[in-house]
Amino acid sequence: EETAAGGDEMSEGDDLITIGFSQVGAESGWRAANTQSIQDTLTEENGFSLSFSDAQQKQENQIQAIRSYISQGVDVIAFSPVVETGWDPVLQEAQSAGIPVILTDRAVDSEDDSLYESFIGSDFVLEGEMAGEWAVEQYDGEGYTMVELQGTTGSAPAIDRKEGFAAAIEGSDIEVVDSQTGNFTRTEGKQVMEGFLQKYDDIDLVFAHNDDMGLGAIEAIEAAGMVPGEDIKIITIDAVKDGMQALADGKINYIVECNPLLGPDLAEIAQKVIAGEPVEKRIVVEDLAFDQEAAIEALPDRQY
Ligand code: GYE
Repeated sequence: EETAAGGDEMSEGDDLITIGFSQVGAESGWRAANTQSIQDTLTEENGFSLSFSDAQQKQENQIQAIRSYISQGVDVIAFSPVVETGWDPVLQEAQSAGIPVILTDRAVDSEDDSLYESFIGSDFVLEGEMAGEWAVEQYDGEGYTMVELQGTTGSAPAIDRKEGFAAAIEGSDIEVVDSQTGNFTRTEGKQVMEGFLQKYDDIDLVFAHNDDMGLGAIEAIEAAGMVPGEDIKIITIDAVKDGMQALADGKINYIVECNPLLGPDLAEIAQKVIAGEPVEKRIVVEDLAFDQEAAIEALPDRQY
């Protein structure tokens, strides 16, 4: 009996899929929820042995982590690329070592899509468009002056959300007077908004590429003696708990969701890749959008 049980354990251990995951960082509430989802799903119970690393928003750290996963000989590498460009060499190294790569959350800008098996994540252009369409619906005709808080420079969500939003407001009378990066963090969102408030005395609208920068902007607006959501309207993307609470409280006016719960899809794709089954090259995660009323309704059941 004992020997058999021991034997079972050993063969179970042998069956675990070893996976190295290089995370972008810990810059936002979205990222915290995404990390949690990955760590909760890629467990031994579910057949995985996970090595997880945090790159602190630095591409060189991610490249180093990926190289170390290659030299460890993991079964699968997954990562969320902090920026879009510059990945081909390290992805070629993984390919030469015969290690499949799965992208989650953010895309790479590469000519060669054989360098990864699948990309799981939201359509960021669409998110930007949804945000911009709502801005036009609500505010076109008011002659609004807008500032934009961009995500991390060179990252897929910053590039795509900017593009989608700009396309949607084209032809409206919303005028974008400034656009700077706040690196997806609350602290930098606040700092950049402080600068905008010093520079312009007629800001009507802020589009922030994520909730955290919008929450930083709220602090800056309140510190300047104005009322966020009223004197200055705010539109953000993510719909994490703190953002949804601010929306319910009327400090944010609209949020387009970006679903961070990518762990289950990643687990499924990794299992298929290891089993030699075909997988979809692109898995698009569906997103909703919320106004104040919808946020109040959704908040009690919100997981993140
Ligand atoms: O919107 C932001 C995070 O890549 C979709 O990264 C993700 C973005 C998310 O820092 O909060």
